[in-house]
Amino acid sequence: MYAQMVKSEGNSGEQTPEEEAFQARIDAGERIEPKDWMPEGYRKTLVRQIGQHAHSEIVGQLPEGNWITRAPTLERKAILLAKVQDEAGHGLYLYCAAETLGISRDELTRQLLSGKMKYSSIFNYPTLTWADMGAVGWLVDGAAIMNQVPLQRTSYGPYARAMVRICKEESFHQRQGYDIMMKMAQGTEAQRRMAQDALNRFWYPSLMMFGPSDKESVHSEQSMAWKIKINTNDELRQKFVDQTVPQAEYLGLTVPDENLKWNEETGHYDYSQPDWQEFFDVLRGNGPCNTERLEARREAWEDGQWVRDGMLAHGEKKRMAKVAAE
Ligand code: FAQ
Repeated sequence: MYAQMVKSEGNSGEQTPEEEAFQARIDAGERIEPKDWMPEGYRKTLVRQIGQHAHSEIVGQLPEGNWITRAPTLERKAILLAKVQDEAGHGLYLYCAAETLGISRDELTRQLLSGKMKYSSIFNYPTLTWADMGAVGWLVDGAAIMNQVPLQRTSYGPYARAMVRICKEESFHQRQGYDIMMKMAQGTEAQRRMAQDALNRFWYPSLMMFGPSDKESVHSEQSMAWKIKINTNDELRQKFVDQTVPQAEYLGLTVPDENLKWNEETGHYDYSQPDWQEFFDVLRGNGPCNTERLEARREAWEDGQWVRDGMLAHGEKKRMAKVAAE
């Protein structure tokens, strides 16, 4: 159905026979693999999306990492530690998937640290109390799953396969977050207030995770034609609201939206849009924690230089020893 729409980046004319054949493969539901021919725009879009996704997983360790030393029990600490480690693993699968498109991890990191590549807006918000660990797991991982489950069917093989494993782990993350919220919501009055406060602060930033409204989305149309994206930003946001509101009700918490209302006609909740000005400000680097997050990543990258140098030197030594033995 999209055959006429798709053009390579920078090519305003008709599709070439190669592009037509490529689109026919996508339309037939075939998977594209690293060695297959692909339009340059398809490759670039994937590098952008997978790279940003990888960076999000890595930067996303920081807000929760902040609470590992202050978890209220040994069990909670072990669970949080495992979750944060899982996020590192997700970042690594995704960097590997991006590398199959001909970009190195060093280059992706360079682009993150220079501000050329983005990471999810949500990780520029602070985690102020233990209840935020509940809200991040429940809402942020919940939104991540809503977005990532369809990506298991994305057209690029290495990305789709990485998503299968990531989604399994994300569901555990979401459950552990909801479990924290449940304990807090059923706890003392002070704990219940903390849970409500965390929901108040994370609700709208979680809605922003799905990206700008469909009208403002730059890439959706082409990305959907290429099946890099399966749903629009607004479709996924609505699904998230529909799924999450009853969960908040079950917790006895109130979603901070006066306009939130079940709509019998549409079969969905009506809800208020987030403050899109705030979203674009955060994307421009002006969120509460942008500077801190990038600084932490820069420091980690520089501190790890000796490990990378050591690995390369060791590899070279082994190679030389092999050459000498031959
Ligand atoms: N934050 O045209 P669209 C996680 C940018 S994983 C920052 O609609 P697109 C796990 C967008 O890049 C969370 N930037 O873009 C976890 C574009 O700018 P550009 C990450 C955003 O790509 C949990 C511009 O706005 N998940 O949380 C955002 O078609 C807990 C125009 O937007 C993924 O990356 C945003 N929220 O749709 C880890 C999933 N939204 O690049 C630790 C894969 C939009 O032209 C703890 N990605 N922008 O300069 C996607 O599905 C898509 O990339 C969207 C955006 C839906 C995020």
